[in-house]
Amino acid sequence: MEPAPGTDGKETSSDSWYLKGVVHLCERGMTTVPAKYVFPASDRSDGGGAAGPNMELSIIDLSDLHTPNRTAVLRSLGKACEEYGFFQVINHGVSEEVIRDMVDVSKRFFDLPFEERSRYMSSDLNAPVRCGTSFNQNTDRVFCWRDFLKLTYHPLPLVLPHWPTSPTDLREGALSYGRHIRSLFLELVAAVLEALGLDSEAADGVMEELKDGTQVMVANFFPPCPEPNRTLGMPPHSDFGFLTLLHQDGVRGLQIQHQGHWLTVEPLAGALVVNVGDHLEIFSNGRYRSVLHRVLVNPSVVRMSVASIHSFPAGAVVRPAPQVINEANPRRYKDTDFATFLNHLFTRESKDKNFVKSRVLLGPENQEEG
Ligand SMILES: O=C(O)CCC(=O)C(=O)O
Repeated sequence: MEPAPGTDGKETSSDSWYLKGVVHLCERGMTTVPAKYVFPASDRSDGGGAAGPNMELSIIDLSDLHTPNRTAVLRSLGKACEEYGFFQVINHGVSEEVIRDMVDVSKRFFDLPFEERSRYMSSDLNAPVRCGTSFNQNTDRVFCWRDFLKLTYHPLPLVLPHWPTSPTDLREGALSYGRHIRSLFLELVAAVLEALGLDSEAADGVMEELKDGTQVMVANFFPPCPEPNRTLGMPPHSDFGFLTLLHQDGVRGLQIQHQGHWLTVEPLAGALVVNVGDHLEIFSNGRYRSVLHRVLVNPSVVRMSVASIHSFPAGAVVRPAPQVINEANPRRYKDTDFATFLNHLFTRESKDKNFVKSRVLLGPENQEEG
């Protein structure tokens, strides 16, 4: 039998234990954080738990998009995308029940015995369903305190047969969540394009592409951690897509970087968090920013979140929209696509926005990094 890591956190085993995930480790009764999970002091949270100043993200009431307030709402939305890269939405049309079912089936997936979950562990980043641990367990030198289940949602007829059949209601719950979130994403994108100033013809073309775009849903599971100050639930990263729609439960943990400080996003019951991804940063030629965010863990309760990452179709080229480029605002990013992104993800640690930075054009007129 494989030796288990000591419950005092001393390294007594090979890396294969860590590849089984934090749920598996916790089931063995860890009392300290194994060295594999200890982040350098400079990367850790200072206060532990979800300390750090709270921030009130802009709250966009989507019901106002259908009223004479639309212009004011678009202005707030554009400002939030420019300043923070994050905002929250309320009255978004995804019911409490749909969200609760998704969280519930995901939680029960993580409760399954390791042998059952491990059927979906894969190092193929293109796999339609993938569970695993840390951020990218193939390349991470330090592991983070998270297990995940990723479900590709589109094109549904091709991917659905691969989704787990256990728990028996997982497909039903995830399908319903995916469908509702997808239509919310399209409503949000229409607003974002309008806020960016695209005319209706240009916006319609982009919408057509995004209607057939990629969607990956990620259920994140962060078990209680015996020494939360020494590790992270997720290290600083930006999201690769156009927009991410996130449900975080009531447990604090999400932090975003703003003007050099880490700010905690206070959970707001019923709201969904929305953030700008790298593809939207490129598409907007840097006007909207994908922002570094991370997740802290805590010693006492499980935290769960479900992210849905949306973008263009897998074969599409992402580039700054012609309508946002002009003499005063010259093109700042190279063309990019999923193959380039996946190659990046496979080959290096995804931190500090190094993917989007690798797409910045450094012409004589444009020496600043994005
Ligand atoms: O758990 C959270 O609040 C954020 C999760 C996240 O950043 C991600 O899934 O990329």
